[in-house]
Amino acid sequence: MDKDSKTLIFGGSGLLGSAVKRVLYTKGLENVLAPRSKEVNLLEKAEVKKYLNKEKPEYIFMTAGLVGGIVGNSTRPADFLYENSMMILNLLESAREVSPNSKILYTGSNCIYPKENPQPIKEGRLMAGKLEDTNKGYAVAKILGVVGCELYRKQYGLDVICAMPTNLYGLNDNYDLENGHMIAGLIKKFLLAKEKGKEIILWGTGNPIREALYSEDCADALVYLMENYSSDEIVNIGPGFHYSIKEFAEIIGREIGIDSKIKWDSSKPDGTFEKRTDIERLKSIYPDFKPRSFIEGLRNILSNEKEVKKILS
Ligand code: GFB
Repeated sequence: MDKDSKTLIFGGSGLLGSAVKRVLYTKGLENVLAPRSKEVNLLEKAEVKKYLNKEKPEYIFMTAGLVGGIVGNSTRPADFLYENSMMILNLLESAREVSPNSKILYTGSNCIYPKENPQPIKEGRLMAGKLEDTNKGYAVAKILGVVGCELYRKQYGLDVICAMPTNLYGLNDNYDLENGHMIAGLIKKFLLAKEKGKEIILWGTGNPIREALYSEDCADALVYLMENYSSDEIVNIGPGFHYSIKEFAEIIGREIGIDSKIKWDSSKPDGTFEKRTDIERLKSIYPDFKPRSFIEGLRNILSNEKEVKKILS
């Protein structure tokens, strides 16, 4: 990618898409398009086709989607299935019709893997077993996206690659307590306890194991793959470390400086017990990939006044 490469980000206002935008700007790219859904609604194929026909971008980062944490996913499974399926199909079909030379990077999720896995989870676990119920709609849509990319590559020769990020957090996250992801939820709950004396109620048992990848580290890997990788083999992106939810809570509480007692709401689901992504394939492509520690990422967020204000608003 050089500084004039026309690069399109779908989902550029979200957690990951906005991080991709920052990484591209840091690399000096000047021709980056990031239309909002008002401008191009990915659920409407005619709009996607018209936009791609007009712009014919060299690169497309497909980070758009209906996303949410465990409760958002489990209460709106049909919406997650429908929207995420239609978005990637509309993009692939439009691209092959009017912009077949665009290189496309599609982001899936480690939710595509079965509920039970040998850990860490290798890419070969795709479709190797039953899915976790709490995010079945989202997972099936993302699996459809991955298979779609493979088939459009095979039949139409589109240069589409697929990356599977693990649980993400970072600046510009969704801090909605009901629908957001775990790290964003925990940060907000501890900040609310410190600033407004609220009780800290976390979900499930606290025993599940998760990873936490800082959005810009994920974006850095995506940009690297866009520049250096072309294959129908999907690539996991993870930080290479993990904690239990209880341990994440301890770290966040310590950093924020509050040690109130945590209540665990067992009416909320634990979800998959353990999700650790194997990143050997990524490291073989990008040996210098160096994701930051959780403490470092957390400190970036907590020291950003604008972000903290947004979290507390
Ligand atoms: O990120 P998360 O919502 O989803 O994390 P998944 C869920 C885990 O954190 C469960 C516990 O074990 C929850 O019980 N948890 C504890 C909390 N307190 C909270 C809280 O306040 N908020 C949230 N959200 N969780 C995600 C998918 O699954 O995996 C995403 O939902 C995405 O769409 C991601 O694909 C990779 O980790 O279970």
